[in-house]
Amino acid sequence: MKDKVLNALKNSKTEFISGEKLSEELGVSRTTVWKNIKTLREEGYKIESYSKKGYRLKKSADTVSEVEIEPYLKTEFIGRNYIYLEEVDSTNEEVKRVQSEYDEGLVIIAEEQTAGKGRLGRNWESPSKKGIYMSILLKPDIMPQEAYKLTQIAAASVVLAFKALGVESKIKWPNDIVIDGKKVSGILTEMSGELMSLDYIVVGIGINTGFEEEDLVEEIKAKATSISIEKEEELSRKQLVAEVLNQFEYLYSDFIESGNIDSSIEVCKENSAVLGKEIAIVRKNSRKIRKAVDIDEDGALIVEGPDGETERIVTGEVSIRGLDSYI
Ligand code: BT5
Repeated sequence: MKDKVLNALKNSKTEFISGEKLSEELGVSRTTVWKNIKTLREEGYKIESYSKKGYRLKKSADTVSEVEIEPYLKTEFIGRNYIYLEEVDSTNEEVKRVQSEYDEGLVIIAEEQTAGKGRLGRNWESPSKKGIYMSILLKPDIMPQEAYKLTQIAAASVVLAFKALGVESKIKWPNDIVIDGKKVSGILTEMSGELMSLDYIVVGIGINTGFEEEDLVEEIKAKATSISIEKEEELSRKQLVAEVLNQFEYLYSDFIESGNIDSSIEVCKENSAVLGKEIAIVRKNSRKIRKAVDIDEDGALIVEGPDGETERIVTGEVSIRGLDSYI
């Protein structure tokens, strides 16, 4: 009902709409209308009310609910099932809990995560409304070994979405998006399946939008950033969510139809923060300096050693660092 009241207010644009008219149109009592207006206000919607004229929406809340995303979403199936939560432990975990009830394309998004996850059990800082925390459910007919390609598709989607909204960023292979050498977004791809058969994939995307420096915990201050730290103008979170999903559907569909991720790799190469650079490749017990020279058609990083010998690095097995900074 709340969404219906909101839509009615949105549809009447700058005109006032009376409580009586709202209750007639929606087939509910005026008290119900009023209660829903109250809830919307609590959520941050600025709604004017005058006793003789009724209600008028003055300003939408900064939420990423379905009603707010819808006007910007151009997809056919990604995000057409959309679950919006105020708070969750991790959107990736929530997708795993409900995945059997949904087709691919389900998006779960939360205003806040209480146990946001990075790779390898690391943590992802997810304070309320200061970022985008969302996960996409996919059920492609591919081999489990190919699942990591989805990280490249997602990274390309985030960079293209930023570009469409006037923000330049780069990809620190394989799963970080950086601005001025600092991490603004991270991707966590998880899958469930057996050796020869894939059950489903969850692609989790975290983007720092409204973080200020004081919000960043000490441990990540030196290497993390946000859109509000980097840009003077505010970026609309709702537009960004929709744009990432729009780009994702395009690149993912291209992968499913063509069987390759060439389009995504092209974006990843063009916007790479590591290609052409000397980087440190950190494994459990070793650290090697190599030059990043290419990303191959499967999304693996090709590095070159001092004698010109090349090595192919598959996502997940190593950490990449700049020689004197994060990247
Ligand atoms: C990632 O891991 O970058 C994957 C992040 C994925 C987050 C999304 S949010 C929606 C979905 N639901 C989840 O629970 N997760 C996904 P990794 O490359 O391992 O980087 C993790 C490291 O980045 C941490 O160890 C910190 O050092 C740093 N970090 C943590 N929070 C950060 C933040 N908000 N911004 C930048 N860096 C952060």
